[in-house]
Amino acid sequence: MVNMPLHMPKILAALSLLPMLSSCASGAATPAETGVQYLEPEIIQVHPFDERSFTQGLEVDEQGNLLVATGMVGESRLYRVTPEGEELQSVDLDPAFFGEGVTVAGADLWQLTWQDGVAIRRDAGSLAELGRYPLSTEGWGICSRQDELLLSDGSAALSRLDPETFELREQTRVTLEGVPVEGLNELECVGDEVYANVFLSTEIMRIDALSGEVTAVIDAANLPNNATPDPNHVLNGIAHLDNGSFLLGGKRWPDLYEVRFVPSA
Ligand SMILES: [Ca+2]
Repeated sequence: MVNMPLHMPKILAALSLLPMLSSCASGAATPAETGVQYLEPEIIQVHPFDERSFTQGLEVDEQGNLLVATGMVGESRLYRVTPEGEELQSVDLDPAFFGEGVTVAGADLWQLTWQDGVAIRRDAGSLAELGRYPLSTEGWGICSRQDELLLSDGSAALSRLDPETFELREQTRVTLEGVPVEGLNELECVGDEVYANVFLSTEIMRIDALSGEVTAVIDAANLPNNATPDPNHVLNGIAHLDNGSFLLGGKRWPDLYEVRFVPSA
């Protein structure tokens, strides 16, 4: 397994976050002044999860089952599984590709590859491949909202794409108190907000989907990471449920946490 060399660019991207994070900690503006909320997950329930999954994309379908997209060259796949852990469907990605995020948009499902320059369109029901579309950035996370797809590439940008043609319309920069937030990874669209976990951190940003401004910082450091020790086995995966709660997981995590977000203690 060659995890570390493959992930060096992502690690370097995350290291660039450190000055920003430290400046935030000593910044002049307080949460009360900026309106940014500081939240943490409160665990409602713990579900079993396949600890072999190098989770890169997580979403809940209309039936309440999970869609999980996994990474690593030669072992990337997409599968559907019940909340109890019964696997219903699975399709392997082309073995040359490193799989990333996934989202359903109407009858389509979009699956990203990391650095392969390709997004895959699938039938959201059968998961059968319908076509491949060029991807001009790296592919990290993706989510669907209204008439657009939002895509992250590890930077502070969210690309806004046409959900029919996959063409790039524009990019929105995500900022926290005016400072770009690099390392945006797995995404989840919920109404006019988008949630993004930040690569190699335990933080999730709640972002105004139109302006790109962060409206809440959620620190998920209180979730037990029970994956085998490895720097790559970080929090990655956020999906919302119809009841307003969220599912959070990670790469090779054996647990999936159903949570609600509450003010930090
Ligand atoms: Ca998601």
